[in-house]
Amino acid sequence: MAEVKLFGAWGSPYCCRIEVALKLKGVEYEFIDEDVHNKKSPSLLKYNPVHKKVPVLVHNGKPICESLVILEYIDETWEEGPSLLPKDPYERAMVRFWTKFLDEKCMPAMRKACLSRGEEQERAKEESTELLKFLEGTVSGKKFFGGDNIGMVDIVANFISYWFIIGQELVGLQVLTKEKFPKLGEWMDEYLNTIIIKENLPPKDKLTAMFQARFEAAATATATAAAAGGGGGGGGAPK
Ligand SMILES: N[C@@H](CCC(=O)N[C@@H](CS)C(=O)NCC(=O)O)C(=O)O
Repeated sequence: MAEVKLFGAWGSPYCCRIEVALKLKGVEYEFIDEDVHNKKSPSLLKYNPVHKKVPVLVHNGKPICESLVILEYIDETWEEGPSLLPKDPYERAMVRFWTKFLDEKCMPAMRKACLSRGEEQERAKEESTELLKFLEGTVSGKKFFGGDNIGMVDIVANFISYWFIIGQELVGLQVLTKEKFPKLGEWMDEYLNTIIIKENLPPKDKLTAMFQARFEAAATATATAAAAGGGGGGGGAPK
């Protein structure tokens, strides 16, 4: 029997992606909850010496790092479950395009929209809005980004449907609303109401408290930078 361990962190959207994929495939695994912001375990540092981040999937003693890489590994290793990526090479390329877009473009902009202040925040809000328009177009006419079933793009877009919504509510933003993005709104409802997804979301109150602490730290960093004459601008947004 395969031994599958997931080094993760309870509130991380990256780790949640892996849990969802393993559950969709029906793979049993052990979850090791890392305190990545205070003390990383020697095992995590051993398995991911390059990035020193979670998630890390350890399959029969062999580590796989980086959530997008792990998702493809899961899809190829446990072929019997529902497919996370399509078989067609062009369709696969499109999945990789959108997941890269989500991680490299959307995630940083949306994070900055929540954590920065002033002009920097205004720019991040505008950028997020422009990026979300692309996603609105892509999901239009479909139940999920993957078609009728949840696929890798849906799983990777998880942070938009839950983490960002909680974040923007806390900060008082109106970037992603059902009025501005009706198709994304429908997708979020479908996605979040799917049993496996719903059961794997971190508790809202716990996540809200974690975000609150981060936002306060970001605000303090901005105020300190401004007082020191550094201009602030919210650039000190912590991870
Ligand atoms: N590109 C990575 C990002 C993972 C990531 O940022 N993980 C965070 C937790 S949400 C982490 O481990 N942070 C610890 C650190 O930055 O030192 C992935 O897709 O797996």
